[in-house]
Amino acid sequence: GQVFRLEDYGPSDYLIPETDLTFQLDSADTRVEARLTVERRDGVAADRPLILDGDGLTLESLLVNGAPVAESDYEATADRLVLRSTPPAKRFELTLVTRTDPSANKALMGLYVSNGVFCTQCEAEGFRRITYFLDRPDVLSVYRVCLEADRKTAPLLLSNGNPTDSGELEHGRHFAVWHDPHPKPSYLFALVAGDLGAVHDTFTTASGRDVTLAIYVEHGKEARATYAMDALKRSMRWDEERFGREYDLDVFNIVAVSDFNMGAMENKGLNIFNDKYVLADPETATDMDFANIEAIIAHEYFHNWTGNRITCRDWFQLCLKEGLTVYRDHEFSADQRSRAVKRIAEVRTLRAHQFPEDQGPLAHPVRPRRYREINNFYTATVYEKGSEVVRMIRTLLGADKFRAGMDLYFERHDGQAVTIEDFVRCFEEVSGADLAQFALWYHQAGTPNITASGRYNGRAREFTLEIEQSVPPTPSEARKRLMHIPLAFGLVGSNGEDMTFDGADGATVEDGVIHVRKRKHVIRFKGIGARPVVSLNRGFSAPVTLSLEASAEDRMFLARHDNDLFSRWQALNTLFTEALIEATQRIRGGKEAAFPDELLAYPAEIASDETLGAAYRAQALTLPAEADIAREIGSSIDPDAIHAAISGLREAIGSQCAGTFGELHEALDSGETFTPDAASAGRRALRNVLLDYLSAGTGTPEHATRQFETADNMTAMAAALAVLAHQFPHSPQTAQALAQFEERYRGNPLVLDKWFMVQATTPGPDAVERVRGLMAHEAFSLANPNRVRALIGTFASANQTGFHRADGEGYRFLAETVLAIEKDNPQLAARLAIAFRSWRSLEKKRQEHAREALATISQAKELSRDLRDIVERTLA
Ligand code: HT7
Ligand code: ZN
Repeated sequence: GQVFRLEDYGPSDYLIPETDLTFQLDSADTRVEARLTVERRDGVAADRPLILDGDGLTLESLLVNGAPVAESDYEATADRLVLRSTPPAKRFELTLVTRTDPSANKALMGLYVSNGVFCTQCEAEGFRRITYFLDRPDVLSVYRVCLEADRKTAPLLLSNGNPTDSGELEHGRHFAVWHDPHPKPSYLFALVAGDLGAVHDTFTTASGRDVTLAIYVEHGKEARATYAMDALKRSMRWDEERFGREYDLDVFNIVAVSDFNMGAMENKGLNIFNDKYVLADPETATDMDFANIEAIIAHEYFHNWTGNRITCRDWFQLCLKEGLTVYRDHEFSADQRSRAVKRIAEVRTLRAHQFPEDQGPLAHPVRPRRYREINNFYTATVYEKGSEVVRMIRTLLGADKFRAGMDLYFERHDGQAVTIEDFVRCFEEVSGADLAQFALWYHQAGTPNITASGRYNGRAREFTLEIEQSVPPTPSEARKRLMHIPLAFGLVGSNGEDMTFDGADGATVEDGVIHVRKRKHVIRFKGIGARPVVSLNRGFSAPVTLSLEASAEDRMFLARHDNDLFSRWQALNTLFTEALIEATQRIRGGKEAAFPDELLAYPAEIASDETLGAAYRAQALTLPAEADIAREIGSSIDPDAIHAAISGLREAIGSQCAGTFGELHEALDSGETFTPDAASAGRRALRNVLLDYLSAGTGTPEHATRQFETADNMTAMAAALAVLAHQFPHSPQTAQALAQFEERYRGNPLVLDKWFMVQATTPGPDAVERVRGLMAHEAFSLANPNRVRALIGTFASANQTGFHRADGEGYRFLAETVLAIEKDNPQLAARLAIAFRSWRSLEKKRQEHAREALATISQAKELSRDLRDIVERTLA
């Protein structure tokens, strides 16, 4: 397949300053008339052909300046329209008519129908499935859109910008006209037409402009959209206060649809959402759902400035909008909730998704240089590592200069399509800093490793810290350059406070940050009166793997006393991880797992430490996941041994701390009415972690059954169901709870997804058969991405013992299912296939089974570009 290369970028010969679209909407046969004002760029000869992108289109008619074009003067195929020569005038008008069948569009890209509602998804290259166009992000156009549809089935007609006209047509049809004054790339175009309910509100911007807000959902679900509306208004205010960014249209609309390939889409003035990230109430949504809704509503809204007003020059620059917008939504959530808890959750996500990507065959830089299919680059690296890079710029510059750099970026590039270099230059200019070495974070793939060790010399009153960096090779980047890594740190004294020092040499040490730039630094801190315990990479200031030589006593000391809450969590997490790795090795060697006494006793201490918030305590008590331990072990992985080690530790802590945990679990059941705020959610999270331990400690389903039966909110109920299904899969109580849940939520697909997920993640070799069986359930459908992700996606990505079943059946099942999905929805299939990416880290037999399953996919006939790209890179 064709490879797109960053170095081949060149501006287009033609621009399209104005786009006028008329849609005659019909679910089986929609007519699209596009009137494009085309402009030849200065210096481009008139005999340069105009080449427009298409994807699966049929051209019905073509006019240039209102006149038909001779057949010999153009060529129209499904994927492009070539106008061999254009009129001599610099500007001319092109009128194109195409037809599409939205109800047959199962790829969910371009114009499609979801639950009877017409909607669009144009990022990255979906607009070319609607009409021929210069479908690239650096071609910005002002859109006027006229929608015509049947009034009864589609009373609501929405597009980008502001509404300008509407009225009746013949045969029960009607129309609406929308005008978006802000020039935008085609990937931000959207329309929605259907019959939906709504919640309405208003927002007055800082400068006093009134904005009409609406969130559209299926009739009857309006009450479940009020939390999303609240999150939207909080996001709008926050962006004004933190970044000085105001909204810029008269209306802001959000529409929730039930068939959607990703989380949501930031189309200008008309965000389209996966309904999973809009709909919530206490009975049907967990605290995690509420937090996700808040974050994704904010994320899409923040794109209005970082993505829409300033967009990407080309798709290699995707992190320019995505990494930056993730950083902004992380900061928003940190301000709305507990900053430390949010940071811990971010780091868990980064390690769970981005680290394996960066350490495997699909590794790529935050700003890639090559792609075969852009849809496969909406990755954890572009999004999450991209956000970490922005966070590091803030660490390097400090809050004020970071804000000045952002202000300059908004002022200088408003209305433009720009690059990462343009972005970084703004920060260099406001600070005078040279960010050339730092910019490698954008250009070089791979997770840097840091090793560190400290020595104290009492006589010289010196503490010496040796730090070394290395970046492992990644596909097509064997040799790596040295990175600029900002490590926040503290030298913690015996009283738990940070020690001061008289100076340091061997590296730049400023404002609590060590700037690692060389392969090795030997840093001497002077004037240190007693041995400190070093706390390194505080707040996870750099996305690296760190092996810091330290005794278990020192780690426990930091877990108890570090003044950085993230690092306290990290110290304990490292102790758990080290103990679990050792236990895994013992189990593989045929021995019993054994754990240090202090590690079994400390959880009771931290669980009842009221100086810490409940949400934080819940995070501290949550053991590393099986995938975390697998990643740390790194090679010849046996998921069954890891599972046994974690179960053993959970059980040991659960029985050792049973008294404290039992009392606390009881006390946290306060009977308060549900509110989704962070403090109440924290109490529920802590209660659920305790339930997990208590059940493991007692070895009986009693606690979980009681919590399930008395739960008055979904957070408590889903957690109890998970404990039952995962710890007691064969008990009658579990069968009964599953049946009750299914019965109660039969008519609510988003809630039934939780039921699918809990069963898909039930550990053990019979998971494959269970998942196969559930595919026949009446509520399951391979055509709906949420259903597929809930059942197949969670099985493959979050059920280590099930998916990696020793006989390879999990891999064969995934290969066969991916091929079935691929026929309709290649994007979804490609995302599922990513579950194979760490196959080379497995023990030999599993590796062989995984390779065979991957080969089955790659040998299939007529593979989509999406799936072929993932499978070939995974096998390479
Ligand atoms: N910018 C949006 C990306 C997106 C997308 C990409 C490919 C295919 C379907 C898609 N739906 C949404 C989402 C975001 O990051 O905000
Ligand atoms: Zn985004």
